[in-house]
Amino acid sequence: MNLQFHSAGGLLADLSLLHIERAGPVVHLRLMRPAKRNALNDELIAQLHTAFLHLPDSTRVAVISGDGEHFCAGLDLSDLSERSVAEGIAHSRRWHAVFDQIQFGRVPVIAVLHGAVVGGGLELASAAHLRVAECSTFYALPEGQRGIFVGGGGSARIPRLMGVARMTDLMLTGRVLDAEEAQAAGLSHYLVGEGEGLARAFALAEKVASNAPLSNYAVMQALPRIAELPQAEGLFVEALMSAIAQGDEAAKERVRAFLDKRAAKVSKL
Ligand code: 1HE
Repeated sequence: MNLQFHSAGGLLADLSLLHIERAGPVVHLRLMRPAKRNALNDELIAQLHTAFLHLPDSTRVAVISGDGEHFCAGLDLSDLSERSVAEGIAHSRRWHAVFDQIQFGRVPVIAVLHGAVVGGGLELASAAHLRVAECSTFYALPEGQRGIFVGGGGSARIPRLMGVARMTDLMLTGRVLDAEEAQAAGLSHYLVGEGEGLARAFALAEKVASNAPLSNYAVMQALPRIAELPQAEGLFVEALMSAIAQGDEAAKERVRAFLDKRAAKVSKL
């Protein structure tokens, strides 16, 4: 892999709680609050929003990771203290806007997980399209212990990954899943050795970036919506999306390349 990263520059370089680098079509965003275990305070949430709204035009894939010993310890609990009900709703809706921007933005996002992926950290990870977990990763939803509830989209996204029953267990009992248990439960796509997460994510990013952009767009935007539709409606939307993708010049060229034996075959390796 030959990705040469350099600072993203411009507006993205001014975000003090994120370290953002780019290499060709790949942008790497690193959460930079290691002393607070990358806990998400209002400022970091706002900076994530700015970053995902202003990814360079050339970006085809984003990778997100956390600096230090942990991916993310969730909500910064020191921000929580004296919020009114109305402020609490507004706060949760801000997180929804940011994590929706990640899930339904312009490019697929790969999260690299290690150490704690807890509370809002798991909500952030679950907004990504792919999750690569290092073997140190552990997952928990300690909201019950803190007297609160998920507010960053967790109740919508996490059951879609692991099921309502497993999420109920995490929330009621404070159960902590290790990396292997979570992989079996569907929280991560790839389980790798310690320190290997970024390399795997960049290798995956290169594959994702080499797809036709409209195919990736359909996977990000159409697939999750179709999955929520009754089957008959879903199949109709699928037919439309499929025809739109096929009609694109990129699809025609890629199919021609395969038929001319210029494109790679599907291979087990
Ligand atoms: C924090 C936070 C935080 C660490 N908010 N300050 N999230 C939680 O309930 C998880 C709380 N955190 C932990 O259980 C542990 O910190 C960890 C397991 C993540 C890491 O443990 P460790 O031993 O490596 O670090 P530490 O010594 O506990 O923490 C280092 C510092 O980070 C310390 O501050 P310091 O000033 O004493 O050095 C901690 O107080 C601080 N810190 N985590 C604030 N979360 C939209 S709704 C979402 C709802 C939720 O996310 S609820 C879950 C919240």
